[in-house]
Amino acid sequence: MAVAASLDEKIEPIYREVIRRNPGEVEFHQAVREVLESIGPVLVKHPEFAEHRIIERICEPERQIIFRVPWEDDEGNVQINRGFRVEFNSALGPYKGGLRFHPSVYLGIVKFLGFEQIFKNALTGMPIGGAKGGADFDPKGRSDGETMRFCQSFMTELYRHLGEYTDVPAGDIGVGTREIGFLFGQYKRITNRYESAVLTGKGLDWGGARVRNEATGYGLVYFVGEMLAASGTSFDGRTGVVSGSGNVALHAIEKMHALGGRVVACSDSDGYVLDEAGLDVELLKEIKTVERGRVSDYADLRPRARFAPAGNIWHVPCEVALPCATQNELTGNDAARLVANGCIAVGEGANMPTTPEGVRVFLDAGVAFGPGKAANAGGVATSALEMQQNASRDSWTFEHTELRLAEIMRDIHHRCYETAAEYGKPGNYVAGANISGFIKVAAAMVALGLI
Ligand code: NDP
Ligand code: 2IT
Repeated sequence: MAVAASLDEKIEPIYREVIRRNPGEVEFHQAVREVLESIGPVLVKHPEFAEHRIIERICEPERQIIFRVPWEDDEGNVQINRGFRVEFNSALGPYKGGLRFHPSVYLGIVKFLGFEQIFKNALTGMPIGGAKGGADFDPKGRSDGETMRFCQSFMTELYRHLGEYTDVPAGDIGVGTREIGFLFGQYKRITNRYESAVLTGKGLDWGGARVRNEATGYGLVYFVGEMLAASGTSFDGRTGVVSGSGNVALHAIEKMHALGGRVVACSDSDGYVLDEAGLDVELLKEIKTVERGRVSDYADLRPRARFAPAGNIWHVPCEVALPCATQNELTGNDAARLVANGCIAVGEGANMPTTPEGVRVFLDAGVAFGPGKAANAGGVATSALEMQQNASRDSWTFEHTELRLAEIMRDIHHRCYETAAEYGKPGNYVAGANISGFIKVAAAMVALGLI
């Protein structure tokens, strides 16, 4: 099994202190460690960052909000959930990042996501700080009315912390256009302001921007396309496997097909579906977004497809693997299996889906590995384009916006690739993304003084 990378001796005590101050938040520790492993050489080139204690400051959120969310279900029972917003860093712009509604949400998850978001947002080149939020609410099996009442109660507390120049949430797991609609409606009602840019991922009829819905999945495939091009190849004729079947996964499948690849499997938390001829993405979209069904329904409707309940999707042979479900879904053993089966490129559509052991296996095997904070940044970048359109009361065409997205992903790839080479780690996009994102935020923090 691959060995964990070590930390620079100046950084090790900072990491130990992060663990001590944030007990039990294992996902947050993991996300911090992954960034800190990359930035030792940065301190050699930029001693001012250590002088200003930038690492210590960057690991401490600027503000953390935790609140009660009471609501009434369809049977008239009172339900209580816990809501979160971690406003992590605003050196580059207003806090920006999604909201996740999933029963597994607790402070450690929100903090890992918020921490990742700081560097991801920096990599986009857009003026946005980093944040994340959500609740331990489980939207599965809830009616529209229950979801609306939950969202209204959630916003009744959160609205006071938001604003187009302060903090701008969007979607994530369990939060799509429907939920953003309920949240925006309540914000508008409480504040008496049609402040479009206070949330992104809105519907096209009420302030939303074209391509935002597709952006994370499309952007992911553009990023992987750039990695493939850098190693002299392309998607053409290649087999893909995509985990998850939500917003990111569906659009990744769609774009990979458009670029000549063939995705044969996708999944949800019940198992995976395998369709060797290539998944019918229109049918999947119908099942998942219109019917709010499961991937097993796909196998019921397509005789050539097979559903593997509780199966491990990473055992399906492929050349391109795109984990698009959740954190730590791809382990060291899974990575070894993918490499043995001929996988040449991995793009993280989800946030931190690969365990540290998995990442090491891919890097050691020379697989082109695109870490989430670079590869899935197209979603938040297009959110920033939505804010731009809201500010100018403008609405761009699909074609124009998609060109901007492709350009942004090309720039992010270029930045990571060049930075990795500059720091003596050619081809290591993990190092490239961490170093380049960190330097941008750190330099801004130095310039803004001790705040
Ligand atoms: P969705 O809610 O649309 O879809 C989530 C998918 O992942 C579902 O298929 C879900 O299956 C599966 N999944 C979620 N949690 C688990 C779990 N614990 N175990 C197994 N499967 C799970 O979310 P998104 O597509 O928006 O998000 C997917 C990933 O992409 C997340 O990591 C998110 O942080 C990341 N991301 C999203 C962005 C966006 O713009 N939406 C931007 C950048 C990153 P099931 O229905 O069975 O739960
Ligand atoms: O993880 C992410 O980048 C998101 N969920 C999107 C955040 C956003 O503000 O669009």
